Amino acid sequence: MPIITEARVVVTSPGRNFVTLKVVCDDGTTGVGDATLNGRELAVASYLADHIVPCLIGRDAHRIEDIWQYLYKGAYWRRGPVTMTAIAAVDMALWDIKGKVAGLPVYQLLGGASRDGCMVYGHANGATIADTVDAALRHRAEGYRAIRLQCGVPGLASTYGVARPGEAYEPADGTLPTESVWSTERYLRIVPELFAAAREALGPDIHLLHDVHHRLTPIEAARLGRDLEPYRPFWIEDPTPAENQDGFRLIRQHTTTPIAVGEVFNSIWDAKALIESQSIDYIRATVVHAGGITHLRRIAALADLYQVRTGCHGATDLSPVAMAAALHLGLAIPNFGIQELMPHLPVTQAVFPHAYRYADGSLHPGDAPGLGVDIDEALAATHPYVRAYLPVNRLEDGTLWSW
Ligand code: KDG
Ligand code: MG
Repeated sequence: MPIITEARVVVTSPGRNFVTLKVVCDDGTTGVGDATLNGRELAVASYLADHIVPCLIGRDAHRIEDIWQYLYKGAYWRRGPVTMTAIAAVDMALWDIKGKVAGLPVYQLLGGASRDGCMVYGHANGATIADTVDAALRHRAEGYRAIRLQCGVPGLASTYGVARPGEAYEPADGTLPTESVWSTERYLRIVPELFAAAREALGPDIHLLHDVHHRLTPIEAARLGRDLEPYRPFWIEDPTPAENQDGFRLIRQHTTTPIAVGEVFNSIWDAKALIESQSIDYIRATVVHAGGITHLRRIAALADLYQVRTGCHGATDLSPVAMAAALHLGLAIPNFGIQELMPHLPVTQAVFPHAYRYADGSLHPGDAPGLGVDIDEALAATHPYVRAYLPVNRLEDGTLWSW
């Protein structure tokens, strides 16, 4: 059995910040886990280095479930994004080690492939409807079968999900939080027009998605869902903040547009009521923020009982380590739905060499033993941490709103 002798926390910023845990065993086997919590990175780095790493030394790396329970129950303070991201990093690293020792890719340890690959959705965005539709056509030409559409809102200087001209979209854009202005009324007018134009240009076979990013009230979200029905969206995501879970029942009463939620969830307890009440169609919790492969597998198993499928978060703040772990799980589980793909910058990919590959609208985790991803620590050291925050959002009268 591989005994853990060392665990290092690597903080690096190749294009954006990432926190990575590298676990080392007495037989030389190593495993990596993503511990990146966008805008609050150093809290997780400290949680790991100061509180978790000392508890790992000397443990049998094969006892993944026991170590998970030890870190979860043993902390006394349960759940929360910092705790669950830290536990997730350990969990991913241990699955990586188990796969390497077994000589098998992690998806084989999870039951083997249930499909040929994981369908992904790409991001098409632009300042105008025409620009966004052009971006969607480019994605289709690259083989994407599912495309998320976000466009600028006339009268608002900037909009969630829309890149500045000539730049890749990256939400953590300031050394202090930048501020954007929001108008629900303007937004609700433009999105159905965007979907009408996109469906017209792309035809019936492409899946079209949209992220509301927590900005509507339940009844406003119900209106949007109903307005989009003629264009058959694959989903609308985070239509309303999920603290008020009964709000999703209200949306459900009014529209058949599928609902995705959960990128900010960190526990099965955040998702349980929404899944059991059949208020949602896709669960977006991720390996990195929801306790690793061990815990996300549990969430997916609960969701499967209610025909809820996975749609894991995959923005650029989830490192290639998290992407690899998500793909191994996604390939294996029966109720995989779709995987978000926001490609990392080349400088990020160089720091995290990985075996997963894109082809024909899908990602496959590859067949390297373990997760098939690593961190080049020497290269990582050349990209020091840069403080970066997510933006905040205000209504036109200055009221602070959900971003
Ligand atoms: O860190 C926050 C981002 O990951 C988030 O804003 C991206 O909503 C997002 C998405 O769906 O990718
Ligand atoms: Mg989102």
